[in-house]
Amino acid sequence: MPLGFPAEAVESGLGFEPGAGDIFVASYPKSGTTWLQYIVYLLIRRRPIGPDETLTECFPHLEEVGADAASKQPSPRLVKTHLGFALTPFSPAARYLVIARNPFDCAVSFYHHTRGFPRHYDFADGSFADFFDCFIEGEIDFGDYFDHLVSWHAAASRNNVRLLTYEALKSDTRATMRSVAAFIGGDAPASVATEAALDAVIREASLPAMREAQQRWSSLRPDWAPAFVRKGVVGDWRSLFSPGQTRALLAKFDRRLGGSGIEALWPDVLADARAYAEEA
Ligand code: PPS
Repeated sequence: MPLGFPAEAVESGLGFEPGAGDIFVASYPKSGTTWLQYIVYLLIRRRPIGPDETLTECFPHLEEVGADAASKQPSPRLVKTHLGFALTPFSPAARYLVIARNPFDCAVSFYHHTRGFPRHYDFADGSFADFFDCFIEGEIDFGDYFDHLVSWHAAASRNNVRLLTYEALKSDTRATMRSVAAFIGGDAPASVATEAALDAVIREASLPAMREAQQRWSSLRPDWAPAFVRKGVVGDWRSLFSPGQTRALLAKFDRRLGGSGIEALWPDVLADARAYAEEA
């Protein structure tokens, strides 16, 4: 857990009792959680978050704020978690949207995040090489990327769990948003019933719009750190990965996920990574 998360909040969060109507956004860190949360928020609450509000007030992070804060929301209650499936409070009556991101971009985004939150991590001067060693060993917040993904991928065979990818949300935002709205149900499909309504949600949750007033998404970061909504692209991993690191992560990917069907989530990224790994 990040150092800034109170132990009592983590403990009480684990005991949260989900119920009918509750909507969870679950993810491994740096997978596009905030983007998907804001989309869900717009579909359900039908108003943007103002510059003086924060997403965490309107869509609490369970293990950061604890069960009480999550319980007190208006219905439907919106809950963020980075817990794996086994630890996430589960009810067949709640809905769980899971967003997964390819491990290469996830690692790079997590590296920038870890450097830029000195309140949570003692890593302001850390190198990518050091972070990569921790990432591949699973010795970072919320543990091993692959354990997390495997747990939610298996859970997604349930009717009330839907797994989508950051890459699909980027490449086909319209269709992915429509399927998110249909999965959530309630008032959400009506929020995107016309092309104009869908356009308005896409615009409000777009990269340029979310780059504005970033205090809505996270606590303050030092001036030298990259902003919370940083590059927001697929393929930034190439800026930091060496061919050797690429080979090591591909080997772990194949060892942990080979034959699971998960590789079909990211054919382009994996093909690119395999080509890059062979360059040296
Ligand atoms: S956290 O701290 O775990 O909740 O972070 P999370 O929100 O999961 O992931 C942050 C990354 O998502 C990118 N992001 C976006 N991408 C595209 N469009 C929009 N609107 C958007 N909003 C956030 C953000 O830039 C982080 O990725 P990187 O690669 O670091 O840019």
